[in-house]
Amino acid sequence: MANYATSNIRTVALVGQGGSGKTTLAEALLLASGAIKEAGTVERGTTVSDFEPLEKTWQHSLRASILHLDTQDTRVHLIDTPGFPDFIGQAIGALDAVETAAVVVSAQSGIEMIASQMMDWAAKRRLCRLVIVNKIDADNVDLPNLLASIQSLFGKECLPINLPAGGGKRVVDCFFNPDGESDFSSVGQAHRALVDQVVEVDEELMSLYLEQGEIAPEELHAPFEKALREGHLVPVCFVSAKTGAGVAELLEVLVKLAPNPAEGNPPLFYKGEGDAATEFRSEPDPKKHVLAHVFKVVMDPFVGKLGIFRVHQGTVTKDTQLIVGDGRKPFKVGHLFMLQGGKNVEIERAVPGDIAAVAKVDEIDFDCVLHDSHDEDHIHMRPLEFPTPMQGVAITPKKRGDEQRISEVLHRMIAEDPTLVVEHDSSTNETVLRALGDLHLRSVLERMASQFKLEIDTRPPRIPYRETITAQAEGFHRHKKQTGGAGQFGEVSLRVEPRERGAGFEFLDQTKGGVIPHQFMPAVQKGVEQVLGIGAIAGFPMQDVRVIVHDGKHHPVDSKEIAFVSAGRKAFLDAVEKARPIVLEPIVTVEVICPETNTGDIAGDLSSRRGQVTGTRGLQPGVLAISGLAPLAALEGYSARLKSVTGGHGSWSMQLSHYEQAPPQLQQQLVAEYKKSRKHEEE
Ligand SMILES: Nc1nc2c(ncn2[C@@H]2O[C@H](COP(=O)(O)OP(=O)(O)OP(=O)(O)O)[C@@H](O)[C@H]2O)c(=O)[nH]1
Ligand SMILES: [Mg+2]
Repeated sequence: MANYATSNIRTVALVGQGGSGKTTLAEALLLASGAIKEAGTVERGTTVSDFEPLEKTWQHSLRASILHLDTQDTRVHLIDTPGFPDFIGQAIGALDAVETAAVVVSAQSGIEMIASQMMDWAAKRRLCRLVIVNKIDADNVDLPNLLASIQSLFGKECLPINLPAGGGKRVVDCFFNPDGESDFSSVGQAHRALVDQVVEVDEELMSLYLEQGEIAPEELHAPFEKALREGHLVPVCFVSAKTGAGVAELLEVLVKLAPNPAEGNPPLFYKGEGDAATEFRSEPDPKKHVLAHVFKVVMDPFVGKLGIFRVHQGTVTKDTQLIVGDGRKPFKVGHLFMLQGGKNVEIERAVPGDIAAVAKVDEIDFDCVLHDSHDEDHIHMRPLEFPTPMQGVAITPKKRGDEQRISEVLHRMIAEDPTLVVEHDSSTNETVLRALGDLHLRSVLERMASQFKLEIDTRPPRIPYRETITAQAEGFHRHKKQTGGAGQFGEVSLRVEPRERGAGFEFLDQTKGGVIPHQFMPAVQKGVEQVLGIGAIAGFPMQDVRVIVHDGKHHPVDSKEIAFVSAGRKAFLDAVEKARPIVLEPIVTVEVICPETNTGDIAGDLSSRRGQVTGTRGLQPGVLAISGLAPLAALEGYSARLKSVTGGHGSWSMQLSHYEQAPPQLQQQLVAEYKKSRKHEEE
């Protein structure tokens, strides 16, 4: 396999809304470069990108696919990412591996949420951006209007580099050879707008331009790259991935105008630990120390764990000894691969700009840095921000004995997916799997079943309610048992008092004169704590209670630990019953990110769930973050509801805020359920 120098490499991530046509476009680009002989389709499940069984069934990309193509002495590393919000973690991860983010917008559906977010995230990472308007062949598309909204939402720096012509059957170039008629707007005007924008980043060129009125395209290359790098220019290209219109022209733009790794903004790395860490930027020099960032990890059923990385500095060969992040012991690369969807090709070396993979290195985890400078450890990249996984299910194995394997497999899945978490909730004694959405969860469970043969039962996670008291009350119990020879005796008088919310539990011994001997007081406390753990009225842990033991009795022979545990427990139950016990429910703060147009619906839905909106802030043009408060119990099924309200464009996160008294009806229901379950147990 031929090697390409860094200056002849381009790295591009195709990002944007699900269904905008990224996978189809990747296929068209591979075909145009000759990397494949025939274009597959998403419908038939024959694309290079969507090679996994579930991707074929669902006709959506679920993971970032790593592709490459060679054309005009240039190698383009292309990453096709999923656009569905459930799998957006894969697209965010891919942004760290490229110089150029190509945001694909469907001419049929217009600019949607993910496209806006991607424009924003790519700008935050200082990537060069490109907007690709796809599906120009489709019926009933209004391209002039779409271009206007692109410019009004993303800025005037979004300028067409080509324009549709012949009724969307082809495109005309507006930059290199601006000659021809376009379906709308004017090629000459588009050309001038581009040149005007580009020369603005170079004063000398600007005065030359003002003098001569024209500048040769070669002269424009360096300022063009600068304008891209500074976000001063965002080229807009038109294509139809389906008919191939504009695809060769897009390839030309990628080769001639997209930055090579030396022309982009190098990413930030950190060395050292914690606050003492210092930042530095990598240099795309093949002779320097190796710095490579693992932006994706896959558990391949055939080759095992595959660490996929982007080389930012230095050269990786088969013989390179690399250190993983914080580690000290190097590993030898051995086999080095380049990927084409599900296929691996062995390569000799990878230079800055290359995307390559190593297999079977256990220490490699998502987001680690591989390097070869032995005097430095703890090298990291800046942390990535991923959405919080919110959609949870409690899981139990269908077959007993599978617990251990399930936990191992989940552990491996978490290592490859930063948007998946497993929590063990000790208060409800449940293992809860959390993902970004229902489809995400289903994809994990289906993979567990098909790839690992693990069957799992799921149900909604329990709500972690609590109990507390609202009044002061006295409790008393005498424990007395006389069976045969030895007896049991212990007597406890105590008072319970409510404490401030969040203050916790307090146990005070105010007995006098040794009525309860010192050594038995821990037994009394143990009895009280037994009730605290399981609750008194509805089966939930009790909190914010003070217990004051002020009197009691003992017997010189029959007093035993077991007697005081029992007396303590029952005296406490006696007091709680009179202290107006209540159930507390968790209240969470929620943040919903959605199109501005959905604000009313979101607020209405939140109030129907006993919640309220507490504020809104604009994130990007047309996109809002709405914050609010709501009881956790009322948010069941919220992900699905949000999806339907926003047409799949909303996402949300939540955090525990505080506990509040549950409304009477809910309290009665919980108490009744508890009584019923106790009765079952007793029977
Ligand atoms: N008319 C028309 N349809 C297209 C074009 N490109 C893609 N499509 C269709 O749009 C649908 C979605 O295409 P995909 O390539 O799967 O879209 P995607 O962006 O990869 O979607 P995700 O993987 O879910 O993010 C498919 O039915 C394609 O056949 C195009 O240029 N014109
Ligand atoms: Mg796709």
